[in-house]
Amino acid sequence: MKKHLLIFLVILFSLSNNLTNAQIKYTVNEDWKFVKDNGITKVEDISKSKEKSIQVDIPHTWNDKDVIDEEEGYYRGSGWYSKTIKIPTAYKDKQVFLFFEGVGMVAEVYVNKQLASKHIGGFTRFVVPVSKYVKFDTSKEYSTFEVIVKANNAFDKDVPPLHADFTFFGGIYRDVNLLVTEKVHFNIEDYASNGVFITTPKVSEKSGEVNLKVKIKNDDASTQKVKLLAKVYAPNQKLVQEKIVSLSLKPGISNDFDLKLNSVLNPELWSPDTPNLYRVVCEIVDSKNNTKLDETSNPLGFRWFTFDVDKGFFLNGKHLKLIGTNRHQDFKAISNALPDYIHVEDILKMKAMGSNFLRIAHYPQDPIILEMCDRLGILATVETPVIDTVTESEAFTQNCLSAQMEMIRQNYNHPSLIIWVYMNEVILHPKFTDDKKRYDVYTKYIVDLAKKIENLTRKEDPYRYTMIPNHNSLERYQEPGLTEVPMIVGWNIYLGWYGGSYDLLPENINKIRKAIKKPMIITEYGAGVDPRLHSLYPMRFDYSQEYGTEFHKYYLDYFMKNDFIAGVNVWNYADFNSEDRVDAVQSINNKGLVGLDRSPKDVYFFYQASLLKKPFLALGTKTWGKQRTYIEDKEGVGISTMPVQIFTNQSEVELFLNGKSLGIKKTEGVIATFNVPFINGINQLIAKTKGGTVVEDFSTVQINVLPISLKQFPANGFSINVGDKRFFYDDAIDQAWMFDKEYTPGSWGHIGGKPYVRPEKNVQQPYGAKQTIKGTFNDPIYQTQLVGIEQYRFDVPPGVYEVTMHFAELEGSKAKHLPYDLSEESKEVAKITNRTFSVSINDKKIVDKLDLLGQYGEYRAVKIKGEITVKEAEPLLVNFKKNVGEPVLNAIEIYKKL
Ligand code: GCB
Ligand code: CA
Repeated sequence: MKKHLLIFLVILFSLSNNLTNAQIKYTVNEDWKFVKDNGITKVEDISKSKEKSIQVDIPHTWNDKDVIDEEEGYYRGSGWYSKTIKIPTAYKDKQVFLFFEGVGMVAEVYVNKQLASKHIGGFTRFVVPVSKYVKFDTSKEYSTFEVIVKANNAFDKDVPPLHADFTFFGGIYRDVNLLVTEKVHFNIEDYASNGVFITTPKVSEKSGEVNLKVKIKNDDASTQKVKLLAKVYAPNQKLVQEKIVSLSLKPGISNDFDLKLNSVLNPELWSPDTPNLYRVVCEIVDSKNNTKLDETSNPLGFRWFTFDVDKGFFLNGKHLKLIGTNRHQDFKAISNALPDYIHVEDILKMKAMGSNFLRIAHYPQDPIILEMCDRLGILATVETPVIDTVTESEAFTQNCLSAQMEMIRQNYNHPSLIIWVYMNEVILHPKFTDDKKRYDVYTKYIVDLAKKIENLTRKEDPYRYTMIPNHNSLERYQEPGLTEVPMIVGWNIYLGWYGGSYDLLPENINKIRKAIKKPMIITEYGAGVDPRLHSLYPMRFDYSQEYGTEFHKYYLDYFMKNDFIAGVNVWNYADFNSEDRVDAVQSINNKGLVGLDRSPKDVYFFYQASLLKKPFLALGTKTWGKQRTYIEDKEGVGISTMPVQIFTNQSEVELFLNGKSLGIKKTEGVIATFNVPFINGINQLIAKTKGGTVVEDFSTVQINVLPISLKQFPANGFSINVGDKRFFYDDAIDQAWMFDKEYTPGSWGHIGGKPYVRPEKNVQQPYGAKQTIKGTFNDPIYQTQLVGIEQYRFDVPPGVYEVTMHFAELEGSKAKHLPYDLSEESKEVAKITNRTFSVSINDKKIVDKLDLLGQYGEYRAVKIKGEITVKEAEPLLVNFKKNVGEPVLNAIEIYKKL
């Protein structure tokens, strides 16, 4: 009987459902007027701005140009957006809201010039009720209202993050929606959640409990009687549970109810391999006339999980090694103002890499990210941006807590989400280090703050874990008691990058393990890779593709062997903007497995080969095929033999060069290395797995084989990266630079000089200056040089030559500590060297008493071009003559004119 009644009701409701629009939500992104102006203090003055306003579409950031220019720093201040929004006058009986998905970093929203809301924090959503500020014109079908948003990304000591290794973009960089509900609606004003909170306290293969907390706001003047329907749809869209309750809603407040549904029997479990998603639909129906007042859908996944100190992570009772990356939210040229498509693609590419884990760092991101994780089966952590350092103030505490609260309420229902995170390396830049007492007060504030965030989180969500990621300085976090607070301790480890060598990893991790008896996740590890750089002698801090592979291979091997490491996150999925960074690419942190434009680096292929279960193969040369230069093996052979790495999860590979087999090789780990005798010009490579399903990959390598003897001078001349052992490929103009060599008779090379070494205490950095070089984007060429060079010699045939010498003064006033140097020992020291020198070629003076510092300043790319006629039986000999200090040379190009 009951069942029949239910069916009857369902039919009745679904009939009436067609008649109403429960909730209207659409974007209002286009045609905002925008002006960047720090001078405007009052919203009324916006029309008087002296700055020129422009028309923009959301997503928008005002820093997109700042990140590609050569200037240091970026605009941090106010930006004003305004727009007139037109709505049907009939909305006067409804509730109208603006729904912001994210504004960097603080937003004031004015409706018809009245302050309607202020939101602090650049990474969480917020809802602004606007009805009461709108003047509905009942004589017309439509009414309008004006919205002005003041966004501000200026430094504010009370707004986290205070400091971090990424650019704090300003602007309305995520969607803005108009949201219209009936007077009775799910309480979206509850920290911009959707008012429904699902928990599954008990799940097994046999049954899954489903509990709901539902918050309904009644904005009517009187008590309202409604029915609340909760329906659960299985992954095949069949209705598997339903509950209807009658409720009485008090006016003016949020009415909160707990609803326990009947358990779902034999649930299809959610896991990375089977991301079975159920759907919970909640509806509010007016008891008087059965019209639907509101409806909301939420994801539901049945899974259970635990972390064990020794054995790691278990999902649905089975051991699972969590492996994946971190992610920032920016992209090449558009900064953080991303269309949805890029978010979607990113998660797809993570899945295609074999990831089952993602640390959404260092802040909550676009809603799509967790939606995609649910759908594709990627377990996730998400965090609030309390990074590096704190302000000891009540306001700072409150802003940390409210961000945490918003994050939790807004993302509560994602089955993919398993850990709430807060504070990243919060004692990286501690204050008061020279006053122990004061330092203790400071760290106590941090620990107390952590406890507050922790308590709030556990109270809000008793079914997930909590975590704090620290940098690799155990004592600093253990001593004040910070490691005691969260359920899981995360460690960011960069041994083999910022300092030390990667093989110190086991010792280091074991030390942590002994000291902290909690589940462990390696929340970050990574090495910078600039795909323009390659090396036959990979080493720490050289940014080469080859070192990146070596580094990740070591780390991943070790992680795979040790169950107590529950999970690992590569830093980072993609390269990202960090304005203060001095790396191979200015203002870019290039530890990504893919670039800022998402083109894969070798390390991405390495992870695919390591993690994917289906047969996989990729040729490493793909990213280095467009143009390279190398010297011939032996005089006159015209062949350059170079190693080529193939990434595969199959045991044997065959490689073909221009149609001819180079033999079969066994893979070591997931890499097979062939020495390939490249010929001058175009080389076609095809790699194939042997046995089973054959997978293959191909690439084309365009190589300019330089002759040892220069009797025949190459048409495209020489481009030599002096003082360096790396190949550099300038992808902007398709120019390949070869590394330097010492002169040998009949050939070419430098005479005298030593590679520049960064003046540092304790450690030696292998590669050049850690400074941004002005006037170029080819920083690696200029960051290295030969100091004390005497001559550069080419034994060329007679003719007319053009010689371009590249210089930069690398010893200057800046003793810039890397913004993110995580090693304790490497502090760069400033040293100003006065030097002047003259350059002549053969007997012709090219430049007299060149004073790089005096004429051009420090860290400035300088190119000096000269011409020389070389006579019969005479070399082309560039002579460096010191005047004061040592002569230097950073790169040299030579070209034959005649
Ligand atoms: C870290 C930070 C991260 C940096 C990274 C790096 O430990 O948590 O924000 O970007 O190191 O690359 O230095
Ligand atoms: Ca150089």
